[in-house]
Amino acid sequence: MRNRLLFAFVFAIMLSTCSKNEEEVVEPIRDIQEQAIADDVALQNYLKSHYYNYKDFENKAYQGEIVIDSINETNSAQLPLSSQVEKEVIRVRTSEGNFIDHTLYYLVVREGSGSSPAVVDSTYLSYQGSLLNGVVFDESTTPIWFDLTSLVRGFKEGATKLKEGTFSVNEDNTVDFFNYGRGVLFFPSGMGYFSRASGIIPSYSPLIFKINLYGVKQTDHDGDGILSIDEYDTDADGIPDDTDEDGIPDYLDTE
Ligand SMILES: [Ca+2]
Ligand SMILES: [Ca+2]
Ligand SMILES: [Ca+2]
Repeated sequence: MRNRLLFAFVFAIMLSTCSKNEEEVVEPIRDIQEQAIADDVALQNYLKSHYYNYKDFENKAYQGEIVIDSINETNSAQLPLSSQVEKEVIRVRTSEGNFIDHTLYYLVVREGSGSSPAVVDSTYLSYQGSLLNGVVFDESTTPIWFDLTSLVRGFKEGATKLKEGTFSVNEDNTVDFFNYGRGVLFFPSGMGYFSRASGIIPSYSPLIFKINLYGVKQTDHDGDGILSIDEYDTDADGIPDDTDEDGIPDYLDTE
């Protein structure tokens, strides 16, 4: 009996310690509007203080990497990214149904030559994702197929700014790509993971993605003969439409 009491007592202490620690660690979820503004300031500061190797790309045959570096006293003549990016304001719907403007910045290094993907299409691409402090959190140097619907909002919207390339198949069945789209996306955490930490990505991280877009395939996810883009988000609120409200969005709903 005494042992059981002791056990209960220890257990009670463990419980109270746990909940105390959780209280210390968990911060209330930040306001999405305020975070969008803070992230935009951080992104603008980054774009003003960094440049990419645009001189390399003046040579049309340049196949090397897009390299971003900070501007300092020794290279102060470099044009900052802020003078070379384009931007688009994207409305992000919150769980309360409000719309908060978020600014996506994108750098088109090479536009590409074929079709642009829609936000629902499949894309064959290589990429590198990093934080504003330069930490690379994910990359694939060899191209892989991605269904854009499975990716964060900033990535899927940004990918539509590029075009696919052309390709030829060699005798050994390897494939060479030409004139494919190359660019960099810069977007706020509200178009990324927002309050969720993901792997080595801390909560509230603006994200940077370098992309090489080799191929695009239009999708009809539910195979009903209507392209996914024509039934994905016809009211343009950024949320997949679900006309019959059964929890399955129209583009996946075979009914
Ligand atoms: Ca369909
Ligand atoms: Ca919608
Ligand atoms: Ca449905």
